Amino acid sequence: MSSHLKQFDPEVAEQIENEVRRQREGLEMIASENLVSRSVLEAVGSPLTNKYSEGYPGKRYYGGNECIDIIENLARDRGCELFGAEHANVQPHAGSQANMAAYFALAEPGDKIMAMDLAMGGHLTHGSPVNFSGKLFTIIPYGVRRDTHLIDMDEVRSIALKEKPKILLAGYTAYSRILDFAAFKKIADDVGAYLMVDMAHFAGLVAGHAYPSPFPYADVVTTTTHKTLRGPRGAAIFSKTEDRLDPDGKKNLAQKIDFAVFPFMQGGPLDHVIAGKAVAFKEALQPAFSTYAHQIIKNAKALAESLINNGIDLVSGGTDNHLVLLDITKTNVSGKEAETVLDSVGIYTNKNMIPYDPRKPMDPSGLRIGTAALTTRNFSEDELAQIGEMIAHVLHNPNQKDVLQGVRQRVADVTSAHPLYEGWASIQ
Ligand code: DSN
Repeated sequence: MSSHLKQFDPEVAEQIENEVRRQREGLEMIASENLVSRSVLEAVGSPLTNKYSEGYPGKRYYGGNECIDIIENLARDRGCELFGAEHANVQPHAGSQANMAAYFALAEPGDKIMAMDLAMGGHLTHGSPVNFSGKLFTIIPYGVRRDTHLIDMDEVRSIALKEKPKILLAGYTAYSRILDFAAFKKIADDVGAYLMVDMAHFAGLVAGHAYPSPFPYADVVTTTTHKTLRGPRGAAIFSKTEDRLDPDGKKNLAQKIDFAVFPFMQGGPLDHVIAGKAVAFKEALQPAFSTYAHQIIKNAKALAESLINNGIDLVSGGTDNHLVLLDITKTNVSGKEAETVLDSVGIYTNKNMIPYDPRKPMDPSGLRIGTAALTTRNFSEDELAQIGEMIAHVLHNPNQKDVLQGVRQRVADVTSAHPLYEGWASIQ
């Protein structure tokens, strides 16, 4: 930690040091988290945070943006190259803002948006009644089958044909399988809807060619940049240029997206974060990132197999992506208790609803676990199998102090074999 901060504000400096230690000495398995490179950290921690740049490159409302313009163009161009997209807006501060801007670019308040129910694996911004999406738009939810826990595309089709939504949205936060983007596109075409994909969770897997790409099909693709994509906390929106449902409109689709981000929804962009996105996109364009993305999935499959072999049920029975969703109904712990007891041994996860969950969101029947961050630390499939056994051991014995002590020691052993941010105290 920089001596400037330590000297001026030792309270904040101490907690940053403590948090780095927690990340270093723990197993970060929250499916939406990752560990960025030092290059990204340097960009995000730079004096770019000082600048105001409302507008877009070449069209700003403030002077002095010549360096910022270059950086934002690098981020946009690299994002388009990475995903084969026609247009990129890299200004959304977070995933919720990206989704809000996309909705307002494509629809009017009150219009129908058809999306995966939060309780079935969707996201808060996919229409939860406590979120702007559920309050401002008419939400048509779809879910997963009770028997297979898979999205039933025949059901999606029949709901869409009946409801005729303006936007059909594919994407999830707690679904461990492949999405059939071609089938979503066919349905969108048949009902005259835009196809929007929220790839926040699997963006890194798409970038690394380890998961199907939504880009050939979707009109608009939103993403956060900090999950499997391993960039700074933030978001981006990719889109086609032409608006196929409004070909003669005053603005094309790319212009509608840009307008919806600024001036409609946000003011000044976070230029330091946009620089971090540019760096992360460059990292994801390297051949090594594809190896990384494939290893995330191999690790998740090894974790899934180990959990099952150790008596833990998985929603849908396994995984094709970076996450597993545990149904811990048969253990003696609730989701909240499971998260807490795993926290106590340095394994970080989050409680999560499972499909048709009889329990409440603050203490559900599930636990969501991902492998992106551990794969960043070069954990192998063998190690993920051991971690699956450790997690199961804790969930089956949540009150046995010797078990918790033993797992805590194993976490210490395995994390010390995978250094993280070595020499952090001297890097700034
Ligand atoms: N809250 C994120 C997640 O954990 O999946 C999505 O925004």
